Amino acid sequence: MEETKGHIHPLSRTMDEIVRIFTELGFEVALGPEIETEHYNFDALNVPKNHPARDMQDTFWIKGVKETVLRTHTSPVQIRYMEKNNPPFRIVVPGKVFRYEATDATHETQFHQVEGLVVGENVTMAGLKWTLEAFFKKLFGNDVKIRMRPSFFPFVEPGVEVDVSCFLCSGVGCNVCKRSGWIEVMGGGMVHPNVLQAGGIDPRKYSGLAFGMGVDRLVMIKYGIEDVRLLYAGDLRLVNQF
Ligand code: 2NM
Repeated sequence: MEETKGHIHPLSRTMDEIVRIFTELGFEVALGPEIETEHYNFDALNVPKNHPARDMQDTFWIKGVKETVLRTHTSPVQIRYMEKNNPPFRIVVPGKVFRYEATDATHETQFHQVEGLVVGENVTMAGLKWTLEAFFKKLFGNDVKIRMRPSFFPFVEPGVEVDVSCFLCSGVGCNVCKRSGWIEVMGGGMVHPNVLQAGGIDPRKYSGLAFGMGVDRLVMIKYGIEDVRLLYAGDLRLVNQF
């Protein structure tokens, strides 16, 4: 009977598809712990001691265990990987991350990211643009365009935010892209020398490009799901649609 069939959750499907595309582009998959130390989650990533992200309001600190957090991004896995591997390499890191904030239709305390890291002797911003263009064409089709805007993240310099041409209205203008024709989907940049150093890699010899995306919002846009909490409610009426 149709009703008894299993369904893959739309988040899992999208995570799997993103990882598959990056493996086609020559990336290895790296995984790591969801409970992290302050060192791997913040210090090694060049996040200053007084940065608001470290605040009790933004981060789940583990009670009674000093300097221990639920990871707020998957980037600590990149530091762990750099410590154990010599360049050149390309990795993607899919996983669950946690932020301590009030939940509403667009915020959950738990969500999913895929981040990527490429380190080698001649890794450049042009490599970042090429990689992301190749990725989004495989995800959304050959007609998709991307653009990068200057932005700031402590772990990269320069940093960018990445927009894709709206795949719902093809750039004509709709509610999702707020009539701009573009949707912000990712952040990225050239890995900060302090971050390479923290991973045991010589920033005078090597450079790195990195990027990261929140997968939940992508799933919501793709499937027209208006409340992120539906992705975690365990209601089969949602899952059975996929
Ligand atoms: C982002 C934006 C910019 C990032 C940096 C790194 C690391 F660890 F290699 F330095 N991984 N991911 C990064 C950079 C992630 O997400 C919005």
